[in-house]
Amino acid sequence: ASEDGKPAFALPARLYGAQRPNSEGLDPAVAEHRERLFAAWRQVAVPRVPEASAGEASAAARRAAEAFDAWNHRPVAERAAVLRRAADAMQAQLPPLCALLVAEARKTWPDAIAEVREAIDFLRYYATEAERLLAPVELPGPTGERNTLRLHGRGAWVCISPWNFPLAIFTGQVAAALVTGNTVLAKPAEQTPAIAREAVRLLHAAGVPAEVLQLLHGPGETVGAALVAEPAVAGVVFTGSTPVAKAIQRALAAKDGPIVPLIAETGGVNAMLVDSSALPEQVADAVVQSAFRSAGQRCSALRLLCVHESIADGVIEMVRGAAQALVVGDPTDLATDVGPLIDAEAFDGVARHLARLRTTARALLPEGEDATTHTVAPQLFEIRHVAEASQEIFGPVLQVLRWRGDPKDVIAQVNALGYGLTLGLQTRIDSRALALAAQARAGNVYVNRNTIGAVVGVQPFGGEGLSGTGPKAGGPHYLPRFCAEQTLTINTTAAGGNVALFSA
Ligand code: UN1
Repeated sequence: ASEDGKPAFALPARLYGAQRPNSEGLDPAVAEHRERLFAAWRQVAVPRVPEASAGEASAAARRAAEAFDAWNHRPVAERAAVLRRAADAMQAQLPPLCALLVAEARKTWPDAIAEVREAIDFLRYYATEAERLLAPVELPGPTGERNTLRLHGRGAWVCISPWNFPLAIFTGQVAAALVTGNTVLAKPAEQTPAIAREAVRLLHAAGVPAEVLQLLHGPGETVGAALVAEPAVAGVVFTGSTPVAKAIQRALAAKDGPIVPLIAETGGVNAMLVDSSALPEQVADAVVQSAFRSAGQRCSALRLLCVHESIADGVIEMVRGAAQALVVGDPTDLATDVGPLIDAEAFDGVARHLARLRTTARALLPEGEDATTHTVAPQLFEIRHVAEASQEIFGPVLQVLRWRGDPKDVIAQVNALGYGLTLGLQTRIDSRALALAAQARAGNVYVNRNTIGAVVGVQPFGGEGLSGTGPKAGGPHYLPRFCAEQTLTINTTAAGGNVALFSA
């Protein structure tokens, strides 16, 4: 944001210009939605968020630990209701939240809208899941005993979230921790604190006490590290790079005191295997969505396309054509398909990979980097071995290779890369899809479709190996990892018979 609080980006002249003069001819509901988005955009400014010091991080951790008991002892239905109120507020605030995502995170409008919806989905899904999971379960046992299992919060959690889904992943982590009874120290990505602060405001307004959810903005190396090192921290949930996840794990292990769990969702070198029975048009569409949408800045994005040699020429030609038809540039323009990378550092990282690939691989699309706007036009490189694609390139850069022989060998080589996040399979042989999916070390396998955009509650998302610890966000096993469990065994024959438990 600029010093005077004006929008960090120029107003999107083209949105109001000849290209899209007004909403004439649109479905009235669409036109109204569009006008609300644009009205929000005209007013958006990215506010500054003050950075926390290491001392403030410590004080916040102590407050969070003190606030734990009261929050944890509230009925789960109350905490779920708070999440649902926040979801409703987010729904009502969709246009300004989208505008802020476009301005701060440089998302395209379609990506921004999808992200706000995903954040709302997380709030509602975890509210429902928590009510189911935190209800005490009576376990069958011997006569004369009553056994009950119940889940509750663990304490103060540190939630460290990334800039590529600065609202959805931020909200998902925080909601999961809060609804299970934990207090939260939320450390958003350094690049995107303003949208995180909006989420925190909505949660506070919905009924989360200030000391139960505290936002600590600042660099990972100082604020993040200080939070992780705090003795009072009961758990850490992190989405980001694999090296940072390992650094957090080491820091947690080095602390005195209790064993602190880490939930990490990290990177991926995600492949799609295309056999000779696949439909080339379907493949090209799925590839372009998976590799280039969000400018490839998703951990789920496709990085390596493995096409059977018999159809490779046709598929590659279609992907090249489709990639070149994408509109690259200003994220504020509704027509843009591929917006910029988040910042100069991200751009430089991708540029270094491109320089390497231009000497080691065959470039199949023209160069198209702009160091001023940080945009990168979709890039396609032909490589010869799966192992050449061993590094995650966080941008719109796809590597393609031709295979022959047994598809199981290709999957084995992809497994050997050590990641395990998403995998695409394109085949019309059902039995092959099932066998390869079973062989694959991949958290999310998508058959005959794109490999991004996992839907909360429908496609639980997350990986294994270098891609993270699990459990899957948006799935039924996520919330239990934020919980401590208590098994309560009562001798009902002693002291005069049955004891009524949890009857209140
Ligand atoms: C990430 O990019 O950090 O399925 C994870 C998807 C998203 C990925 C989010 N849920 O594309």
